[in-house]
Amino acid sequence: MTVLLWTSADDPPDIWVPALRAAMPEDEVRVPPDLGDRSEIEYALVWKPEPGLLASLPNLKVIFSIGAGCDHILADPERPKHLPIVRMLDDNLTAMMTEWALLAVLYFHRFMPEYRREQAEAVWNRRWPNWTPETGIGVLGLGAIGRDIAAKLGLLGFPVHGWSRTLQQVPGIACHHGAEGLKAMLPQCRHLLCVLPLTGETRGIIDAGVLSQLPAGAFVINLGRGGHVVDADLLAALDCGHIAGAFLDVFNDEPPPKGHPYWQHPKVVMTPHVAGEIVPRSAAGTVVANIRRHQQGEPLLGVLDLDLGY
Ligand code: OXD
Repeated sequence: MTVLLWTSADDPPDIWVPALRAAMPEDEVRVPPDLGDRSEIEYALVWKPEPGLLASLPNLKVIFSIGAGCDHILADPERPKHLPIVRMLDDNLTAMMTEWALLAVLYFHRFMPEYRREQAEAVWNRRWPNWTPETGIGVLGLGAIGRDIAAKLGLLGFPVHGWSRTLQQVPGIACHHGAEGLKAMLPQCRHLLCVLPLTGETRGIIDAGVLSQLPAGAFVINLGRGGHVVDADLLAALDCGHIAGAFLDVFNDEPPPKGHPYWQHPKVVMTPHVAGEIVPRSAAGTVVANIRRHQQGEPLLGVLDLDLGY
């Protein structure tokens, strides 16, 4: 019998646990605090695990992330460092992230902030449209999610640029890489989207320097991690008018403290880290299939490269 630990600071156990039990009916799914004999637990599926919990499982073999990002696992200083960590590779997650990215781009592109404001004042004011073929979009991060977003924005007719740490070739997308590539890309982007993993290299990447290289009136859209943005720099760029709006799903503190300027900022749209949900109806099967691969001695899919951080 296989024993899987499931724990999440943010996800509903009443949806997850039945889905996992249905996907591995011969096995056992345990949820804290009912861990039973900890030495029986070989696999763990986690989101923001309590620090020290993973280290307390002596026979743990693999840590699966309930998320494309694994920073919430790496944040546990006691995490057993020899164990593989597996990112969530789930088509449904990718599709949801892309929906949210398109929503954010189109919201600004089609003047929704202005029309919402004017509706509240009963003002009928038709604006001349932005020209899609001349509205460049930059996607920071060209993993599975970034590529999907870029491809679908391309289908809508936007000229799409993608940026990654090392050179990537993605058909239909102008690909840039490294510091020089970023410099070349930014002036061409009316919308800058971030779907990077959070690593030592990408933390704070959206800072005053990057924002100042975007054209005046550009928009910032973040569905990566809050740590990619230097909040004070973004707020300053919004307040001086250089950046026209920000659509943010992720924050340095989640939730941001009550008095945080983002909450009331007229140019900021916030959502509570919901761009991509990992829904058990698709993800439970993905995880169990990966457990079976491991048990049969096949390589796990989606193992985190600890040196790169993604
Ligand atoms: C993720 C997330 O990492 O939703 O998948 O933030």
